[in-house]
Amino acid sequence: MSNSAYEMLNVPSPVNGVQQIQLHRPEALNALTTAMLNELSLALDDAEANEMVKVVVLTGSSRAFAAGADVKEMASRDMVGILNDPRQQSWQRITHFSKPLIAAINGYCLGGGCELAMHADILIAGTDAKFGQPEINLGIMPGAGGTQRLVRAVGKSLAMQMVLTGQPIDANQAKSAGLISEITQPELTLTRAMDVASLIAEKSTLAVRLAKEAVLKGMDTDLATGLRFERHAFTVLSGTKDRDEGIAAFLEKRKPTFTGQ
Ligand code: DAK
Repeated sequence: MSNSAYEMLNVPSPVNGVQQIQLHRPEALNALTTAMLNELSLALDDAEANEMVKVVVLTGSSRAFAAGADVKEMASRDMVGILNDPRQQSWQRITHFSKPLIAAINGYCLGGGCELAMHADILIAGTDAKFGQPEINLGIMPGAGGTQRLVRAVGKSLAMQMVLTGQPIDANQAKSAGLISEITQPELTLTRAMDVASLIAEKSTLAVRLAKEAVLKGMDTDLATGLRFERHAFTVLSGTKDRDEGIAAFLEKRKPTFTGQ
């Protein structure tokens, strides 16, 4: 059953702890409008609050994950409009989503679409995926982290090439550069992402949450600070029932039942 509260998203009921969110604006290749980003941030609020949801899989259509911010809408924003851009709050919401977010990508993944995909913790793409930051062709530049997250993902030279030429890369290049973790046949992208999500959904939610936080922390900080965070997080987990259950299950040669305690 899909949640009809959304006009530009398909949000079916979660299955086995996995919430799927599908961008659905086919007439514009899922170009991201302010309203659509707002819907996405509301859907993530719901997923954050819902204890049944352990992992979110974000996907688009077979033709496009998202072809960027909506250029027609952007055209109406002047400098002050951009300064007070309401989309900023939605991007913040996506950035601070605490549960694992997996992007299942087919087709065009451009501009703000590529930036959105890079907010995900794990990116899985079909062989038909195309990643790019074409903003330079419009006389602008990436504005939702494209210059910062891309360089961290693929290194300086390729990031510069993509940002300065606007030329996209294919799934193979994205995989070898480290932007995505896996390539699938296009028709299997979502299934594979759901399978990976299901694996994560079985784990201790506390351990998953802190592990995600530690990895992200490490990308933004020096090694000593990252290691200190890891140590603290590890110590916190040693006081949880899930840790006792995980170790007991291993010793008793059975599957653990984690309760998030
Ligand atoms: N915006 C609006 N409409 C779009 C769109 C987009 N980004 N991309 C595609 N469409 C629409 C097309 O206008 C067309 O609509 P109709 O003309 O039929 O009404 C429909 O989707 C189908 O597109 P095409 O006919 O062009 O399809 P093709 O297969 O021929 O080409 C394409 C596909 C993806 C190569 C092409 O559509 C394309 O080049 N699209 C634009 C890609 C692009 O330039 N993306 C970057 C946009 S700028 C910020 C946050 C984020 C951003 C900026 C600031 N702040 C928080 C400050 C992000 C900026 C961007 O993403």
